[in-house]
Amino acid sequence: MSQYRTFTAAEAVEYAQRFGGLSDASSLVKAEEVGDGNLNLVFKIFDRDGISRVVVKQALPYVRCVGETWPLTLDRARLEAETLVEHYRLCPQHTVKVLHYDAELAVMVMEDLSSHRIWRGELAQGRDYPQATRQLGEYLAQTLFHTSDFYLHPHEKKARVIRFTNPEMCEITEDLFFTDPYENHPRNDYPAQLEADVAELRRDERLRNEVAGLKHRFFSHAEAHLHGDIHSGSVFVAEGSLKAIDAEFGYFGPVGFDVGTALGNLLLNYCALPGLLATREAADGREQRLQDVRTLWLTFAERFQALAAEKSRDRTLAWSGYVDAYLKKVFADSIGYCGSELIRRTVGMSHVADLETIKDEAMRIDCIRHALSLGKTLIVAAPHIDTVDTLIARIRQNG
Ligand code: SR1
Ligand code: MG
Repeated sequence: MSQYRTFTAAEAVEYAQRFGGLSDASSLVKAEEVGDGNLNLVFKIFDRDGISRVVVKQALPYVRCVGETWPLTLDRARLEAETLVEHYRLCPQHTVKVLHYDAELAVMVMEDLSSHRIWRGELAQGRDYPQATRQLGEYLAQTLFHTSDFYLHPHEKKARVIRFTNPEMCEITEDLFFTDPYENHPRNDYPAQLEADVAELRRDERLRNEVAGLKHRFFSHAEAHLHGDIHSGSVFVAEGSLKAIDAEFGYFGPVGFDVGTALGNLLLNYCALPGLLATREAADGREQRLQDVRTLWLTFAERFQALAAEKSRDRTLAWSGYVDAYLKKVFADSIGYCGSELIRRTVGMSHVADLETIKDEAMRIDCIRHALSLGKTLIVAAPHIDTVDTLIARIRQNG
């Protein structure tokens, strides 16, 4: 029989005392539930001096932001913990450290990152972390290369594909990214003023076919062990430091999905800035986001290429010129997935604070409309954009 029960704050403290790995565990006295994501409980555990020392995260058997009417697998806690453990092994400097996890209780204890802040909030306030995009590119290159067929023995790779098969979480992405926004679905949520834009989106055959291709590859291309939800709310930053968290959507999928989700969140911020900051600051922030797009892609591609040259284990994939050709496909995929992130965050169920917190209604609608139109442009243009400079030029052209 399962031991699962939803933790109270007192149980979270007790659990952290036992499994937080602290030498002064009895000094942990208080828990505060701080979860503001869509899915889980998150407790910060404080010591007697009021200092947060570790974090206890527990999956609920349903989608938190919807309630018990949307049940959801508890196995996501195992998938998250094991994805983070694996990514930490490959890139410890940019992954949160898991101190302990228990699949039955669907719980894990993690290092406290109170010295860091969620990147999305910082981007929305115009605070720049000059190293963040380079660090995110490094994280993506290290985790994706070392879990791909370039590096893993084929038997090991296939065993991992099985271990990290994540059907229920993937289904959320399959529906929310690639289906709902293109249909009339009750989960969709967009301002009435965008009705005509959304109708046009749904009539666009070329767009729909590209989206079908993106979904098809998301279903079937088990290229590497993805984070699976690497938006700017899944990333903590501090001066000179960046840490990925929240990997419950981890599975073996197309590399471009992780890269594209990360790019998409830079561009959601790009679209939102005119509604968030004064004119001059917004213009500077947008220019910075475009440079971030360039840095993220170039860091990822250069690091992946260097790792492939140095460490490819498969003799055929190591043949001269192949990694370049592969990265071209990843680039096109990344632009397509980036576009689908823009559309699902504007038309679909799950929105982003960058756009939602714009106070002036007319401005908010303009910024959302811009994100939607940029998403469309990128999905359709993706197969024809072959350099990051062309990508940036297309983004500028779109407004
Ligand atoms: C029902 S879950 C909605 C969204 O929240 C997560 O962070 C993922 O981005 C998912 O698509
Ligand atoms: Mg999340």
